Amino acid sequence: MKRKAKNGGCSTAHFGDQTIYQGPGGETHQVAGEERPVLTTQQGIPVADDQNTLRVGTRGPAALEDFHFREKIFHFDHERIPERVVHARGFGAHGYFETYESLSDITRADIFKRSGEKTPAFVRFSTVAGNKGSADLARDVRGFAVKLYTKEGNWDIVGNNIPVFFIQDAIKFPDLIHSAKQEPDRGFPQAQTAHDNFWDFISLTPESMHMVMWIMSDRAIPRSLRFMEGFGVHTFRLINDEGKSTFVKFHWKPKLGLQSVIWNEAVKINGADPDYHRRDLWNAIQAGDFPEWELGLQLFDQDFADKFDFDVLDATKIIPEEQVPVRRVGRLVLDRCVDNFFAETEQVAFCTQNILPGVDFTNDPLLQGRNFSYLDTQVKRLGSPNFTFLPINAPKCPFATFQQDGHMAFRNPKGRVNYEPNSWSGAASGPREDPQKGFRSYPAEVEGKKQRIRPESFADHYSQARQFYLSQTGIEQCHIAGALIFELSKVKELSIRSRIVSHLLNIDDGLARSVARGLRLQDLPKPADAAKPTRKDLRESAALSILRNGPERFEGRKLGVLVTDGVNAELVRDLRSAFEGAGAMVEIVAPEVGGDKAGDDSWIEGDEKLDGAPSVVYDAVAVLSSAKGGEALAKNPAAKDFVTDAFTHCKFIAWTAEAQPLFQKAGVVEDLDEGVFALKSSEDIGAFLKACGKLRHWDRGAKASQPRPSSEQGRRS
Ligand code: HDE
Repeated sequence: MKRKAKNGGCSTAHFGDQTIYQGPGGETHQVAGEERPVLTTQQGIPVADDQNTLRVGTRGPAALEDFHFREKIFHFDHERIPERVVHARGFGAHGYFETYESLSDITRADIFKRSGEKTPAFVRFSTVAGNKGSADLARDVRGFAVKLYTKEGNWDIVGNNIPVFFIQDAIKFPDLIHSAKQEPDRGFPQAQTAHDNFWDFISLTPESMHMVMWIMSDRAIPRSLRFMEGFGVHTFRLINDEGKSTFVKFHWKPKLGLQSVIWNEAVKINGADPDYHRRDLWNAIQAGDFPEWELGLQLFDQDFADKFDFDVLDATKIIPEEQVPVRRVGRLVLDRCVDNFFAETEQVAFCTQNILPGVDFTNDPLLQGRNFSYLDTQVKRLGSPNFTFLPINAPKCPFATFQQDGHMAFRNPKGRVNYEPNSWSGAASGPREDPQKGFRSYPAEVEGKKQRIRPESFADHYSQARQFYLSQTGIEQCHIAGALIFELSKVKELSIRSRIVSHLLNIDDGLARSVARGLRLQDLPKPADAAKPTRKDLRESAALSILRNGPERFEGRKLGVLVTDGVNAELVRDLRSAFEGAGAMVEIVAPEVGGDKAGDDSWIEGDEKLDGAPSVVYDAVAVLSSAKGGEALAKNPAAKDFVTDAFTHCKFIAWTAEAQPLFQKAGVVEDLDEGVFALKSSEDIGAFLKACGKLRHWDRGAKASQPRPSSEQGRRS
């Protein structure tokens, strides 16, 4: 019931648990008081009415003098800043890096001096090609950018989840990215490389073939940001106190192991939850399951570099871990979500040139170009050279420069001195150089003609592509062939399809033939002319395969449990506690989101409603129903998809006999295999949990709809 109140002719009204004031036009007013502060303008002037513009009469025109309205709309109009040209879609989190042991013999960098030392960190993960609003599970490289706020300043390791890159010289980057992003006339397709322009560029850029193998592999559709490796990609240097240089490649190894999804799953996840990766990271951190990676170093000297099969300055090549082992020197833990997405994730500005005394660049032509690009792009995005003062970008150690003014100069030096040398005394005279602690470039000797030339040592385009492909299991090889067929099926120009196959012929004959078959190419093209013939003597590297390095445990993964009214409450409880006890997450999926009334009349809260939580968003699923519930599920299309998809995607599935009608309807009853577990009682849960540690029941894959590789590949599983 409404009654008159003192608030400017408003009356009070009740909306559920909320008491509000209603204005004469029925609009909602909430007023300051108790814990609610007074709303003000940006100038601090208290606002009396935030619901109505100032107007002449009750139905007349708006008054220009309404400074509150104008300020509010003006600010809103300016809320957006340019999104990143690449890596626009990203998600960040805070954490720390912990040093395992002193590396003083290799580097003078302070961050590696003391074991157990913790350095604050911020990490931003991203996709590359998609615009800011695109879906998380695009087939794409993932950015893995780490900012370490060390005692000697900020160190940015701006890497990817793939250890090589498409191109060898930064001058080709705009062409690569133009070709990958939406085509300029039509503005689509977004966030996918499955279109003519990309494959046209690639087909004429054979140096990209190694990277193409990686992006067509499951690495480009990770299950979670928590289950990805990271790589610094380029060769860097570490420099010790004596000035000795050691070459280094940086690796981030996820504690939970690697895991990817299947392409058919990725497509469906993007529809069901376009925020799948960011939600996963957010939820894990909020639940206290802090994602963790170990920093690994591949260290080598000039002698190794000279003898190595490829040029260590060529970012399209890896150094196999079997040749130079990865030494784990610390761990990165993400333990805090951002307070504000814009202020932190959007405004964070990574720059490859942010390095420390004790770390240095090499002449990798890609890295040299990046060192120009990042600073330039941050000024464009953030609008002022003072972006370095934004809290997310500012060093956490003391810093002092004579740089001044510019847009938004909100941190300014005091006093009259803004230059050096100067003869003023004391602290007021400002900062000076430190020849001992300061950054010094490694005095590498360089000499030569000024010229635009690609070294011959960069000319092998296929050998490591072949090595990567042959290092995969048969299932992974199938996925690569399937991805190529899918992507090229979206390429309308047949000569481009054929050109790609001509390169594949230089990588692996079986792969090329199965892609050609999948595309129904009438004629197999001749192999592309190779700048250097493919080497067939490179040894397979087990480290390159995801499936050969499975975690054998379900920790950090998610079980979806579909339940109905009348379900056995004890079974649900025991299933949950077994999986949660193993470090997994469990979500109850119910036909109605409120939950279900179990057989013993207890109430089981639902986390998700069935048609909003298809099985693609889970790593394994269980269907626990009552007899009546099983009949009802069989009539529910979302329930049928839940089972069919889980089965097709080779997931481990548990079920109770009462769910039989649903499984019948889903058409899987005849094909049930060792990956499907009948839960007669809680005693059967252990075997299901153990199997889930393998993540997928790949044997089922042979029967599912994945394209088959040639006989040569099939042999490899
Ligand atoms: Fe980037 N890249 N990049 N890149 N890159 C950017 O900087 C660039 C390259 C990477 O989460 C931009 O802040 C050039 C390799 C990540 O904020 C831009 C070249 C690797 C991120 C830029 C490369 C990367 C970026 C756009 C060719 C892996 C996101 C927005 C030489 C080692 C960082 C921005 C974040 C972002 C330039 C190639 C990783 C335009 C010129 C190789 C993770 O400056």
